[in-house]
This record gives sequence, structure tokens and C-alpha cells, in this order.
Amino acid sequence: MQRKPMFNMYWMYALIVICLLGLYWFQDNSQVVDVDWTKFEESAQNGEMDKIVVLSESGTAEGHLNEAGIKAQKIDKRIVNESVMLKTTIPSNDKIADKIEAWNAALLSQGKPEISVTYKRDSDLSKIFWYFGPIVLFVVLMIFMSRRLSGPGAGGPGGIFNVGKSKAKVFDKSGGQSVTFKDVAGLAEAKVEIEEIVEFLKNPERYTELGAKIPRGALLVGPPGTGKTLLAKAVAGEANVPFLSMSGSDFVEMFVGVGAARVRDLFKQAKDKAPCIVFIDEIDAVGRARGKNPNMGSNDERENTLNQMLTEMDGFGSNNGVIILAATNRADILDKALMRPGRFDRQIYVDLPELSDRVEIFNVHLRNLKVNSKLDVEQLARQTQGFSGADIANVCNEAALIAARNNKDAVDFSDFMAAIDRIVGGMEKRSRVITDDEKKSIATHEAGHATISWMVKYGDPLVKVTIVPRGRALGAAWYAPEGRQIVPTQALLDSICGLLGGRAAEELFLGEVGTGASNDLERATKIARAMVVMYGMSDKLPNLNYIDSTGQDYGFQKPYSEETSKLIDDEVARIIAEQYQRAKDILKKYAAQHNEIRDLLVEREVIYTADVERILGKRQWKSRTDEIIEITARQEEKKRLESKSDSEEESSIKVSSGNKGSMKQPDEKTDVDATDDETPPPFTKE
Ligand code: NHX
Ligand code: ZN
Repeated sequence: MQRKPMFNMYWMYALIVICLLGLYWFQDNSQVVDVDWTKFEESAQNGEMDKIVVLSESGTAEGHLNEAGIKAQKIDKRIVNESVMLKTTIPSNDKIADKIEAWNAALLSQGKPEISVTYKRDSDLSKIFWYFGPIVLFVVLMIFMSRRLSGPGAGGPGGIFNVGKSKAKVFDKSGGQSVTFKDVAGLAEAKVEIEEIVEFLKNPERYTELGAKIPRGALLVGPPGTGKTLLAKAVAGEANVPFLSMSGSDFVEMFVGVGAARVRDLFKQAKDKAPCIVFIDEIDAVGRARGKNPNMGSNDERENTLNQMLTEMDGFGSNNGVIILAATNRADILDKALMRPGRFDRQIYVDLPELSDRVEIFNVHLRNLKVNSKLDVEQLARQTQGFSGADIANVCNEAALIAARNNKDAVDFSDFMAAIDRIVGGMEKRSRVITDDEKKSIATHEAGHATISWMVKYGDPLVKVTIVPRGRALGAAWYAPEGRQIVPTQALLDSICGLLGGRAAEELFLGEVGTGASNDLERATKIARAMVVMYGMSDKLPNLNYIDSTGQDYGFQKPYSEETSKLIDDEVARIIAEQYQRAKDILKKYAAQHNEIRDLLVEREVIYTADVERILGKRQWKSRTDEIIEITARQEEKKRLESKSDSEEESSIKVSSGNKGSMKQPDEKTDVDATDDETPPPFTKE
């Protein structure tokens, strides 16, 4: 984190007070009395001094009085101290030495002690140093201690005195690079919705003239890493207004009332900067629904903060040009009061990127990389189903790191694939020693997964099967997740069956089972349980849902009886048992193929879709991914035809015949399919 300037008004006050105190203290310590030269000379001649300091630079001399001297000078009302100096301006620098010598000679003849003499040059500087040195030291110490006190995270502006200040980061035009919608890939729908907000900020008159109120805020909802912050920044960049950014957890501090004070300060800051955008990230940290039972006392502070936020949003004049954007990945658990009209009136969903969005996102990140010119971005996008924008950024960076490690001069496709594997499965551990027996049982397990998922209708498309240890796993079957919108019951059953396939193969072909399948079983059980309590898919408890999606949990009480509880457990166990039996049945039927896959796996360590297809035959069902590819290709072809017809109406016979009628002629479709990979120039194929 960047260090903020550590001085503020409070410190200035403290410094001044300390300086005054210090000056007072030091002045009292050794009293200086200004006298004229005659008086000084008289005192010296009377033997009242034990030491004279000549400051030749300033042309002054200081005479330190001895005890007799102080007694003799006590008549002077100014003298109150134990140690006193007489200070005078010396008439001439060169004669002072002779003078003192003369005085000493006289004193010696009278049997009195001599006066010692020291000559100093820049006395003022050293004096200042001795006066102020300790003070400076003290102040530095104080600052250091207050920083310590307020903890490493809270070390922001000025420690404990500033807890009530909002810690908003302000980005405005002066702050360098601003983000615009051009930098945001994908998110087409979200952009459309949010563009309106930019309009409000750019010309509010258009809306206010018609009597419309400008919205106060919008909630950006979506999984982590999907670009909510980026979108908010883009709004600020497009509207060309300042952008105040804060995280919901910044409001939370151990002191009482701090959260509310920070909310107040944030809104005050925003009003000063209006028109502007306030962005609160992770708003669920403060915006979580207020509990109904106040026995869990510790939430009071958060509730105060939330109440303050609600009040501030209400208290706004409606047209003062402050728009609040907030981001969360859990809109369902937010307090309903936050979503009331007049507060966050609109919710904008920021979803995980679709295939075409991922292509765009890859292209954005690839701009900064030196990549192989033949890189198939579409293939990369296909392999990253379920990845967020942040994940893709990570893939690109990781790929570049891998390429650099291998001393390549451009990042190529294999580096990207290695990066994806690395991110999904963890680091490869080729150094782990595995015996032949172990290899065979791992291969048996993985071949079990592969066989089942290949043979069931809704099995995810297999990418590869490996027995190379990676992360915590000794082996794995890799799939390209389908990303289904609607998941039929059978699809859930099929995935349970696939997960149990590893364990089933161990039982069937090894005769004993091992501990390794724990993760498979955990996932299978979770799906089965969700089918029963969430999706209402079980025979004994049909169409019932015992999950509260609003996040206001039932406390420690379950929303169902003990009997239901037993039923749920039984149903989950039944589903698992049925699918396990089914997996074993499938494996028995295809035992020969399974063993062939296993042996190939032991031999090669990694096998791919093509190998499995050769052994098990082509899959009976078309995967959703394949269908999507066809659909997008069809849509693109349609677009291309339309734009062609706009620009080159005179060109050829085929164009006019191809686009005037319906786009959905069956022969056209197959044409597109056949040329999907090569993407030849339009209208050359037959
Ligand atoms: C162990 N690991 O812990 C060894 C090193 C059955 C051939 N003694 O099911 O590797 O046994 O299909 C996430 C991902 C635990 C969480 C993997 C938690 C693996 C993986 C245990 C294959 N592939 N199991 C599999 C496996 C193991 C484990 C995990 C996890 C094995 C199996 C791990
Ligand atoms: Zn497994």
C-alpha cells in the first residue's frame, strides 16, 4: 500500500505545543541575562566568573557566573536561577583575548582563580540542535508508536486520529490512465444497462427537464473476477467524473461508531466532488441483511454502519450528481432495504463470460503478449468454460511465464494449455515416485471415470485422462464443462455416476478400494444431497426445497422435522447406491474397453479424446459445446451475409440469392458447419 503523508492538523498542533513546552523548559534551565559591556567587564574583574565563552561569529560573549558571582548579582531582580550567564556584545573581536588575559593577570595577582576561555564559532546552530533534537526525536517516536497502534492495515492517513475518515481511493482525470468501455470485453448486456448511468452523469438536464429523478445507485451482481470493478471504473472514465472507490470491509473497524463515521465522511467527500461516482466493492461486508434475532450482539456495529448508509442514500438531494455503484457476488443476502427504490434501484447482472465473450477477453489480454501468430483464440476460449475474466488474465500471464521458463521467443498454444491445466489442476509433480502397481490402480480408477462419462448421455466432453500427479491428485480425467443453462435430472444422475466410476472400477477390477476416491465421493454426495433438498428431485420428497436462498438462515433450527431429516439421508444414500450400481453395470459391460484404456494410460500416462473415441467408439449424443459452436457459426454466417448484402449489392449472383430469402435454409447450415475450421473467404465454397 502506498504511504499517505503522515502529517495532518492534529500532528501540527501537537508539535507546536511540544515546541513551546520545550523552549520554556530549556530557557529556565540556564538563565541568560543580557548586560552591557561595562557591567560584564566589571563582573569579570571582580572574579565573579569561572568561564567565558566567546562567540566570535555573532560577536557576543557569555560569562558563566560562579557562586560568588550569583550572590553578588542577586541585586538584579532578573536573576532567579542557580546557574546564570551574563551575555554581552563585545566591542571588538580581536581585542577580547587581550582583555581577558589582562583580567586574568589582575585576578592572579589578587590570588583569585583564573577565568577559563573558550572560543566558539557557529554556536547558534549547535544550540538549535541541542534544543530541538530531543523534541524531534520525541515526535518521531510518537508517530511511530501511533502507527504501530493502529495496526498494519490501518496505517493509512495518520493513525488513530483519523479512524472516522473514509479511506476512499480517489481516481480522477489527473490520476493517469482512465478506463473506458473499450477496455471492457464482453458484458454486452451489462454495458447497455450501465451506459444509461453515463448518460445521466453527462447530461442530467435531459432527464431532469422531463421531471425524471436521477437514480441514486446501481448494484453490480456477479461472480468474483467478472469485471464489476472494471465496469464501474469504465463508467467513471466514460462520464469523465471522479471515481471514489472503497471496499465494504473498509467500513469495519474494531472501534464503535467508526463504520458510520466513515460512511458519513465518504458521502461528504462525494458531495464535494459531485458529479462523481462512488464505488463500494464487496458491499455484502456491511450490507448483509440485518438479523431478526438480536442475540448475536456482535453484529450491532455492522448494522449501525448499514443504517448510516441507508440514511445517507436517502438524504441525498436527488439531482446532485452523485451515483453510487456497489458490487457483490451475493445479492440474495443483502438487506432488502438497500434494494428499495431510491437506493440501489437497479441491479445489473455481470455474468461469467460466454464463449464469444471469452474470445474478446483473450484478445484484450493478448494485446500485451508476444504470441505465436497462428494462435487459435477460439480454441482457447472453448477450453476455458466457466473461467472469469480475471481467470483468463491469469491464464495469459501464466502462459507467458511458462514460455519464458522454456526460453521461447513467443507464447504459443501449448503454453496456454499448460497454463490452463496449471490453474485448474495445480502444479504438475513429475518427481513423485509411483510404483508400477500404484500406476495400474490409478489408471484403473481414471479409466473408470473416462468409460462412464463417455457412455452416459449427459457426460461432460472428455478432454484427456492423465496419471501424472498434479496438485493433490495422483491422476485425473479432464472435461470441458458444458455450462448447461437447464440441468435435467438425468444430467445430475449421470455426473454422479461418472464421479463414482473411479471407485466402481477399483472395486470391479482391483478387488479392493482405496482412500483416494474421497474427493469424488464428496462431490457425488453433494450433488445427490442438492437433488434432494434443493431441486426437489427425489421420489420420497418431491418438489420440496429446504434451502433458504435469501441467506437469512434459520439459526440453529432446521426447517424440517427429524423424520424428514431421516428421509433426506435415506434418499441421498439411495441415489448414490443406485448410481454406483449403474456405474458397475456399465463397467462390466465395457470391461474390455476399460482395460484397454487403462493399459494405454499406464503406457502413455496421458491420453486424449481421440484415443478414447478409438476404443469406445463415437459418442451417441452431441455435446452442448458442439451445438453452441454450430449455433455461433450459423449466427456469424448470417451476419456476414447481411453485411455483404449491404455493402456489395452489385457483386455476384450468389449474394443476392443467398440473402434475400430466409437465412435458415438447411443446406446453408451444413455449408457453414463444414467450413467452420478453415473460415475460407465468403462464397467461394460450393
Ligand atoms: C494421498 N492423494 O492423499 C494421495 C497423494 C484415487 C488414484 N494419499 O479422484 O488423487 O489419494 O479421478 C481435490 C482434488 C484428496 C481434492 C483431488 C482431495 C485428491 C483423484 C486424494 C485419484 N481422480 N486422490 C481422483 C486422488 C490421493 C485427494 C482432493 C483430491 C486416485 C484421486 C488423492
Ligand atoms: Zn476419481
